Amino acid sequence: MSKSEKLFAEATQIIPGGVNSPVRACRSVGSDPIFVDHGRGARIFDVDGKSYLDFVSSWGPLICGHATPWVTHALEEAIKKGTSFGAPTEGETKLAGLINENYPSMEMVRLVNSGTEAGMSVIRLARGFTGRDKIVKFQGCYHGHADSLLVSAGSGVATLGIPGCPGIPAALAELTLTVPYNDVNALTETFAKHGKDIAAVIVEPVAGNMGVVLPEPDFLPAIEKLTREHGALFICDEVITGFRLTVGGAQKHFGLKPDLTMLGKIIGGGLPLAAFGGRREVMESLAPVGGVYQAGTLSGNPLAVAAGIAAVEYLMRETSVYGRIRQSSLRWSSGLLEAAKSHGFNVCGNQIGSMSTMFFTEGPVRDYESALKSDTGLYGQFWRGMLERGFWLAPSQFEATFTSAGMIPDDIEAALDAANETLKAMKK
Ligand code: HOZ
Repeated sequence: MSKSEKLFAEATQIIPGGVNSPVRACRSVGSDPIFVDHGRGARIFDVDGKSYLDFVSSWGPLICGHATPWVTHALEEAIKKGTSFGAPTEGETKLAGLINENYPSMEMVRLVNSGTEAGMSVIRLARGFTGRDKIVKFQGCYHGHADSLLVSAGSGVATLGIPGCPGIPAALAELTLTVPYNDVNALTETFAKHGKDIAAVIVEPVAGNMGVVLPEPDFLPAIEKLTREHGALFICDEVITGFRLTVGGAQKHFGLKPDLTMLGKIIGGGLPLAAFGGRREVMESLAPVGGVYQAGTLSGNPLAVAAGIAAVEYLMRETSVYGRIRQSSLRWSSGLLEAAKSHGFNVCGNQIGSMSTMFFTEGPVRDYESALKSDTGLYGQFWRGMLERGFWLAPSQFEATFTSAGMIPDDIEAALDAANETLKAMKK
């Protein structure tokens, strides 16, 4: 029995499914999890001493790889002063300022601990500000596990095929209207029918939780236009794309001006930190200025803030990172598609910046329905073959593959060699 197997057996006795977040259990890819001992640069090392090239990057935060000296140093300095005060610290205003500098639409910013918290907060804020109850989300998008946002959700909900989540009151779920991603007509019809009741439309500007799905050219501008016309708020969930697609995220890349934005992952440098922010008049509806209540003992935690500042300042300084991770992603994604096709698989792929997904379906994949056509059994075989060969991919077809600045071109070539071997050995 390996040490990972032993630790997993122990964990399942005390932690549901042995994990603190469902997809980590690796069930959908027909495996048990590896237990990680440490990470360094582009690699993670399991408790049995095996190393893996890491295409998960802790689900997105580690755009520069593991244990980067600038984040580690910032943490060492911060921890000497204490770990939490529950009172304001200077770093919080600094990080909010850095966010505003790169995301001018975020005129005011509030720090929270996770993307889920950012999601539940923006929904309450949008409802409080507009006095309306309905929200629109796109099928297959995932904005954290808050009640209103788990309807037709991607990520683990898609991975585990959970149709509706017990525990979410039907009366609340009914207030979430869902529309297929990239479907401007359906969105227009939804506004025609419910326009005066819609508080907000929330979207991942590049979907990363049903696998990577790209917005078609008219999609995001249509959201912006329809929300403006109907007095609803446009919420951009940049938890994945923020500081990843460009330093200014998807809103800079696509030229968007959302009313509210959610950030997470990268802005915490690998520590639990997220943020939401937007138009001043909307944000000033929050307590203690306004009446919309939102709070948190650990919000703006000094360690997370120190790591976040170090991570963000590095990316603002070393902008060549973005070209490097895009190149790696392009090479990985195009090489992988070519290899899969040469071995007779029906595949298609989506790629942008450092994010990509290969789907085991002919495609194109442009929404949740087409993503769900992917053969997840084949993905599981592929994943297991890559794990065996020392490559850590997301243990789900419905997540993104991330390249990190820790990777060098030889790493990508080695990953493609392993992919070739794996695909060759797979049973169709
Ligand atoms: N927030 C991640 C989805 N992109 C999932 C993290 C997890 O399930 O552990």
